[in-house]
Amino acid sequence: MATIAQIDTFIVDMPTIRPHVLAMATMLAQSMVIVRLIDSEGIEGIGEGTTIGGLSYGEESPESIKSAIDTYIAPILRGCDPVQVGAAIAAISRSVRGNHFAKCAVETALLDMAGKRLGVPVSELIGGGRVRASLPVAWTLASGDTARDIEEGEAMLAQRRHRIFKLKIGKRSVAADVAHVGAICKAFAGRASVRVDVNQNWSEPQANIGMGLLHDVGVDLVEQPIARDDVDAMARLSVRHSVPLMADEALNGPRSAFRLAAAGAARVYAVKIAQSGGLHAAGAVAAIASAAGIGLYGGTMLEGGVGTAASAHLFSTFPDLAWGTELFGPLLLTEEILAAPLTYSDFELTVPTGPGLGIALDTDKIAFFRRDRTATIVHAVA
Ligand code: MUC
Ligand code: MG
Repeated sequence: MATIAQIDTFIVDMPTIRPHVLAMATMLAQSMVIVRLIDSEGIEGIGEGTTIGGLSYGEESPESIKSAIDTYIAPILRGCDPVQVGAAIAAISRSVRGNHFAKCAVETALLDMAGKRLGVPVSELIGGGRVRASLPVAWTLASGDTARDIEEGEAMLAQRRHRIFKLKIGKRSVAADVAHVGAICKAFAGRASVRVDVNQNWSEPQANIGMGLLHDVGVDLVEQPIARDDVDAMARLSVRHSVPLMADEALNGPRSAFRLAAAGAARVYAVKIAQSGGLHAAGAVAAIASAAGIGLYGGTMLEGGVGTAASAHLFSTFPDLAWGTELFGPLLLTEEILAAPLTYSDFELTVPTGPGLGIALDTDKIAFFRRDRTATIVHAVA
């Protein structure tokens, strides 16, 4: 039996290219938890567990993800055969409840290893296999300033990088948010799809007013307007408004996906690999959505290149992906942590084709940006 010979986890802190203003936090940097496994044959597997704004988005933080892996998951992994990814994940799930981001990072690394061992991309190991080579990618306009957002959106259209824009709202009054979103809808009318994400920050009465007004100014989708556990209110809003409500924080794996579908609580699901508890669980979320006639959108936790590639592999297996994806995480960071960056062109992200995730870490960048670095890295200047 093969074994896991080495398990490394480290946090990489990377500045964002501009402040990213969300209802619950303003991000000036992103903290990515990277897992690196090496098996007894020397095959390496890489995974990522990343959240947004410390503990302001959900229950897991970068520090808790690393600690859950180091303290509780690593000892279980040491007794597993890495060839049997499903059995390893089942063993972890028997002893570790919740901690979806940590589990996703580990499952991603195991799948990367499995793909490298078999010589196939992860997208051919999961679901029914890859059905698309590239994925439409949204960009989030969240500078906090309307004019700057419009300028940024114009640049994205001119570069043919994005023609779907997600606006982060919920921090200001409903009226101020609608004025901001309305100005952006007007600027991009007929040229881009404009959607909003409230990140749970409205009450049901605010959402009723807000969704009506946002529909009138031309918004295509309203993401998680109210608290994630208020399923009944999400269902009422979905019935009342013609602009579709998309579930995000309310989804944390197949059981929640089934509950929301049964309640008619959302017309679109933002599928996220970390929030679901891994690629297989996220695939099950998507299958439930499709069976219930719910549209699919490939979500992100603003992961760097590793988590973004893993998400892309899974989303490339979805036969219907009517709302596209938002796999732009690496583009929000000042530096690339991959040896070769992911390819964004013609409004789409190319799904890597190499074995496993089809990516490699830039070891110099990792050494420089990892939180526990101990030495100053000296770079030669040409
Ligand atoms: C979220 O809530 O969807 C995705 C894009 C972005 O800017 O923030 C996220 C998280
Ligand atoms: Mg969201």
